Amino acid sequence: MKKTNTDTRSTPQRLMLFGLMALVMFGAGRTVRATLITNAVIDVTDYSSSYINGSDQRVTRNTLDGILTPPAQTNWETANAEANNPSITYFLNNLYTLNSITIYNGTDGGSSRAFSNTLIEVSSDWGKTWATQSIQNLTSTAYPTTNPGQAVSNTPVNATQVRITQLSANKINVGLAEVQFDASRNLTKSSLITGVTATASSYYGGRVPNNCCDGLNKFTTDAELQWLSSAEPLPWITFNLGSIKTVNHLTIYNQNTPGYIRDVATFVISNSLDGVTYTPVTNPLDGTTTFSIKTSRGTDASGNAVYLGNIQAKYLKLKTLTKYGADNYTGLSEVEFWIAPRRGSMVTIQ
Ligand SMILES: [Ca+2]
Ligand SMILES: [Ca+2]
Repeated sequence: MKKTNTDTRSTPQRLMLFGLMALVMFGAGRTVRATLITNAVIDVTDYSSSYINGSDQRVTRNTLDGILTPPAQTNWETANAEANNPSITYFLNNLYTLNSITIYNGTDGGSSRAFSNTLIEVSSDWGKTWATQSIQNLTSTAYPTTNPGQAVSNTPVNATQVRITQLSANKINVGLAEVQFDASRNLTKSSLITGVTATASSYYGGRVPNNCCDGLNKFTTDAELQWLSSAEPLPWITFNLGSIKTVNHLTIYNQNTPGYIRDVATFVISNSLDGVTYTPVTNPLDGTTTFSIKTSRGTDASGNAVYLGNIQAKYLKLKTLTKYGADNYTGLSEVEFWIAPRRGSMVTIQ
């Protein structure tokens, strides 16, 4: 039988190709540089202890908008009612080695509205335990035209979350302009599950269950783009992930319609492989079967990170136990499902 050789390239061409492949595999591909974690890969949970909720909302996400200078509307700033130890928490969505954390102090008028004595804590276990990374006294400048960043951590540390707390008492309307995280390694890589569908115990008009798992409009305040129960204060919703997945965590964007408080407060979540047998998931952070999320407020609909551990599921059923607000309607804006990280599989190259 005649042997057929379909590779018509000359030997020099093959050597050149081999060299190119070697360069990609062992040259450029090995050049690991620090990468700045940006808004695109940080999923910020609404962990700011408070914020100014006026015509201009000085919300958590403003510290990730890339604007380091005034106006104050591009800052996060705490509300008048909160005077003691306000904090802001970042959920990084993966486990990173952070080389440094840089804070750009608040730009709303100088030291009275900027952070001073500041505690930086990190968690590397999705929020179960926290460790002090550093305590620093930050400086501030009134209405800076350029805002110098202040490195508050230069010791590499593994982190899934970072919490920044102003330690001084009796200090209202304090805030930060921006926070940046520099990471050399992405130790784990979570990925988003798409194509999720949902059914629920009830829904109101066009505010159907699929609205909260279609991957769209997670920050919306339009009621018609969210899921809402119908005359049922404690509804359930079941999500179909399409196939069995190992789920690491959820990001839940609570019901968010100005003028109405209709958010989920606490819930049980059960997993199922077949849609028939459901088992309540144990909360990895406290050992109970109850999970809780924060109410959304105005246009600040930042997501709530809900860490599940690594559970197997094709279906996940969320049953509301308690709700915010007093009426008989409850719902969610959006739920994101994240596949379990693959430890040690990623090196981020910029
Ligand atoms: Ca900003
Ligand atoms: Ca949606």
